[in-house]
Amino acid sequence: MLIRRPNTIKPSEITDEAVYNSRRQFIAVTAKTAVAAVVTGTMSSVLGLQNAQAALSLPNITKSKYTVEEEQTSFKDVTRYNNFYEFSTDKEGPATLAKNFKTDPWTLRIDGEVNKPATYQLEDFIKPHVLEERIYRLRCVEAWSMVIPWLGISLGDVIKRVEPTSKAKFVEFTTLHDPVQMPGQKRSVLDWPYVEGLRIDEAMHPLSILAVGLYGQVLPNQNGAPIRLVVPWKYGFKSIKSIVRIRLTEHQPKTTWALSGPGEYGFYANVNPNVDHPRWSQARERRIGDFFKRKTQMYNGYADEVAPLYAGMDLKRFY
Ligand SMILES: Nc1nc2c(c(=O)[nH]1)N[C@H]1C(S)=C(S)[C@@H](COP(=O)(O)O)O[C@H]1N2
Ligand SMILES: [Mo]
Repeated sequence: MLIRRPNTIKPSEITDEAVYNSRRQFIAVTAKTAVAAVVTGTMSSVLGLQNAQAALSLPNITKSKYTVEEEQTSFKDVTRYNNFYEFSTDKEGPATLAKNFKTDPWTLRIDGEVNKPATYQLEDFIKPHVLEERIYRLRCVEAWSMVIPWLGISLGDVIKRVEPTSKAKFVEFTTLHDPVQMPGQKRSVLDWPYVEGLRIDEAMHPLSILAVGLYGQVLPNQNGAPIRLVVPWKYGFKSIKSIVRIRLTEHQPKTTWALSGPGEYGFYANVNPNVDHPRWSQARERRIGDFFKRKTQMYNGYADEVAPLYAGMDLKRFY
C-alpha cells in the first residue's frame, strides 16, 4: 500500500461511489479557489450527514487561507492506514477493530486554569463554533505523509470560551481510557491514557483545530472519532484522537510519547527536516500513494505561519 501509484488506479476502485462523488464535488469547490465550506448548522445536522451532499448545500462557503492545494490522499488510504495504538499497532488494524467503538453519547471536560470549567456533551461543545473544511498535510514521525480534508473548529475559539487564567501556559489533552472498547489499552505498549500537549500560544494559533469530520463526513472511528486534535506543523503523534479532556495548566504536560522515549520524541515535535530522529532521517517522506519520496518541508510547509512561535529557540534541543 505504501508504494502504490495513484495514476494506475481508478478512483471508483479506491472509494465507494458516494464518497467518490462527494469528493469530486469538494474538489470542484476547493481546487482552484481554495475555498472551504463553512457549516453553520447544529452538530446533529452535521453528525447526521453521512455524505457530503448536505455539507455542500449548506449556505456559507468561505475562503480558508490555510487550505493546501495539493492532491488529497484517497479516502481509502486516509481511513485504512492509521496509527491508533489504543486499537492496534498495525496500520490496518484500527479500521476494523474500531468499528463498534461507541462515540455517542460523548462527554468532554475542559478545566484547569480557566474561569469557566465545563463539562459538555459533544453536540453542545461544537454548536457555538464555525465548522470549516481545512485541507492539511499530515506528516507522521515515521516519515510518511498524507493530505486530508478535515472538518473542524478553531481550538483557539474553544479555549477563549472557557476564559484561561493568567497561569494558563500549556494545554493538555487526554484520550478516552476504556480497555474494554480499546483492546490496545490492555497491553502496555504505551502508558495509557494517551496524553498530548501544546504550549498555549501553539494552541491559540489559527492553524490548530479540533476535527470532527473528514472528506465531508463524520470522523471515522479509526481517525479519532468523535473529536481529535489536528496541528499540521507538528509530527502526527501530537494530533491526539478521541479526546475526553482538555486541561489548561501552568506547567508543561507529561506527554505519552515523550515519556515512552524521551530521546526520540520531544514535547515540541515540530516537523523539521534538519533534525533527524535518532534511528532515521527526517529529511524526506513518502506521501502515501506516491512512488518516490519527496523532501520534507520545515514546519511541514507551514513556516510562514508558525516560525515566529519558535523565534530564538534552539530547535535541536527543543525537538
Ligand atoms: N489517542 C491516540 N491518538 C493518536 C495516535 C494514537 O495511537 N492514539 N496516533 C498518532 C499518530 S502517530 C498519527 S501519525 C496520527 C494518525 O492520524 P490518522 O490515523 O487520522 O491519519 O494520529 C495520532 N493520534
Ligand atoms: Mo505518527
